[in-house]
Amino acid sequence: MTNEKILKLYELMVTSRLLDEFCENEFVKKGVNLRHYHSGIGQEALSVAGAFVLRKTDYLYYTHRGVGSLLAKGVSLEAVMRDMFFKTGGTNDGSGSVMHTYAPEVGIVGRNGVFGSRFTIAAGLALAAKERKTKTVALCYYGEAAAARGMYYEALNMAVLWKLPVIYLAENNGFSVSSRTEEVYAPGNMSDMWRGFDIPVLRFDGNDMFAVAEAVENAVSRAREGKGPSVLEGITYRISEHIPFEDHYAYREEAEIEEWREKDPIARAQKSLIGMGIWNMEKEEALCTELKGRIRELYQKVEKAPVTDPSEIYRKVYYR
Ligand SMILES: Cc1ncc(C[n+]2csc(CCOP(=O)(O)OP(=O)(O)O)c2C)c(N)n1
Repeated sequence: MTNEKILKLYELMVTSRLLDEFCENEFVKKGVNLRHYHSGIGQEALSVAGAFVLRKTDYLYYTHRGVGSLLAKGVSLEAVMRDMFFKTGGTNDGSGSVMHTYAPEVGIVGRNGVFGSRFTIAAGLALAAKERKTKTVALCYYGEAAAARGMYYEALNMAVLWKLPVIYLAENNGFSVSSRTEEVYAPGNMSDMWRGFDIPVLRFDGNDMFAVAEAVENAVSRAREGKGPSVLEGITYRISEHIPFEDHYAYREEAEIEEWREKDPIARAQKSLIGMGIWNMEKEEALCTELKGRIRELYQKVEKAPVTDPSEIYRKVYYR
């Protein structure tokens, strides 16, 4: 990756973090319920770097957690914020938050809230790409919990059989709401569930943006060459609650969260960039000031936009 690209990737990670911090400080901490909000704090290396290495025409099936992959794929910050706050003028006209961002011009064909349904949809997108001979790939992010659903097996079976250009990328953040990952998979971890399939299955440090980019780039090249699917599992950690106002100390200790704060993907990336001589703290401060100002300004604009009339939602969703 060129230095220019590395810096862009870093900027997107910081943007995603600052938008999450804005939501937490302006809403969650003030007791305001931000509907459908799932903080992606601590997972930015995975959510951003994976989507970042794709081409605009590649398909992206994103997760409910964090907005990094949407930004990395080319959805504007303003559109993301309009969706996030259920306002008109974004990608779905206020009809479903960032849970349902729809931007086919950058390969985002929507998302639904039924866990596990993504695996077969992504396989379908990859099948379409293969049939059309476009060399397009489908990157399917998922929270590791969804992989316990049966649709994963159906999708992977067809993807392997037909050598579909699909990459299944798990954001393993340790939890499915309050259940620990190792408690819900028979082999004790998720990747070992797929060892029986004759495909690359790779676990890696999901808080290292370079490791994420490399793993996804390799899987994407393989898919473009017609060699079929890959399963990737990036290990990260969910710093915030599953959703706001949940008591996350009921199932974990503060010390564990603190341990993972030490492995913060943005702090690690920043250190690497400084070590490479392409970044410094003055630039960091300028970037954060600029982005915080932009988020605040955009929010003031977005806040004034109308919300969608509920009676219009059905028509908008089904007859767009
Ligand atoms: C079929 C189905 N069952 C349950 C849910 C409710 N649900 C929403 S998020 C979630 C846990 C998700 O865990 P994971 O996939 O690991 O993603 P994370 O939230 O940790 O990022 C569940 C069970 C759902 N959306 N769909």
